[in-house]
Amino acid sequence: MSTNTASALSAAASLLRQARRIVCLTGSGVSAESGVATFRNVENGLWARFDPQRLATQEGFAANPGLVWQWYMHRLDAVEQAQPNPGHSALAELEHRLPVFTLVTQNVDDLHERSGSRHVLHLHGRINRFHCNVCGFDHDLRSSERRATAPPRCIACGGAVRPSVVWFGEPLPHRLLDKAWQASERCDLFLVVGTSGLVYPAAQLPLLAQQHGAPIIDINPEVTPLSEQAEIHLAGRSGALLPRLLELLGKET
Ligand code: BJW
Ligand code: ZN
Repeated sequence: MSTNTASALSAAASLLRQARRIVCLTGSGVSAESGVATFRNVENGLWARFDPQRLATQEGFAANPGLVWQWYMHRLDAVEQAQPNPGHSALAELEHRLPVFTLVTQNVDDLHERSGSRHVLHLHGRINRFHCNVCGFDHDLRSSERRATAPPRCIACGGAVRPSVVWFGEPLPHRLLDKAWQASERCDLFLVVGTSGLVYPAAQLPLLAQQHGAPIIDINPEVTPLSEQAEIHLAGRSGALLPRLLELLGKET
């Protein structure tokens, strides 16, 4: 594992230049510089302030649907007010410049799309989509329904409507996970950005790529289990390091 020296950045640019099929896995750290909270930061992460068992599980929703609903709508408001940062823009630019670039995100926000990424695999769903927790019917909501203190009722079956995110213990969207899995098996470089690498099966993807021979580049100010596995760990903020990487890529091709 090498860290954030000029030579590590240049080695990362060189790996990117040689690669033909790249997969990038992002986590909440990539949106941190847009003001969106991460989950596990010990001071201001969501799980430092809120109990995931009460807010991000079926059991929590059954016990207190109103609390869960209001918590997610509050977070949705924050996401809608946030703007993409230079890290998102650099990833969108990489998708345009590199031959095959698969962007897999654990993030439920839409900041990748808003900065121009076209194909984003949202493994943990999207906070601005809604479906019935009972029959699965998709719902578009009016703003009055979003502001209500309890979840809206399904027009098909009367069940509770919920945000289309993936809670603990729930399966990831099967088709998207399959795509991400296959791309990871076939890629020749795996870029990890802004994730603690603690949540599975997402955290398995870089390891799968590595088992198939692809090096891992990790961008994170902290050392994570994935940084320890990575060929290159660039220790710093993605909003600063990704644009530098992009610049080096342009210069040396
Ligand atoms: C910066 C930065 C900057 C800061 N620049 N970086 C195998 C082993 C053990 C457990 C399991 C296992 N397989 C499954 C499990 C159980 C569980 C799991 O993984 N638990 C572990 C936590 C122990 N997984 C599941 O339950 C999953 N489902 C499943 O496996 O289903 C199986 C099944 C099959 C068939 C039928 C039924 C079931 C589902 C997981 C769903 C995760 N959901 C959440 C919430 C989404 C909704 C919401 O938003 O509320 O997803 S939890 C939360 O964690 C969220 C995130 O996407 C996910 C990952 O977090 P992330 O993004 O990495 O954030 P942080 O905060 O952890 O890290 C941020 C990082 O950024 C840090 O490292 C910072 O340093 C860094 N950073 N600033 C760059 N500027
Ligand atoms: Zn329904």
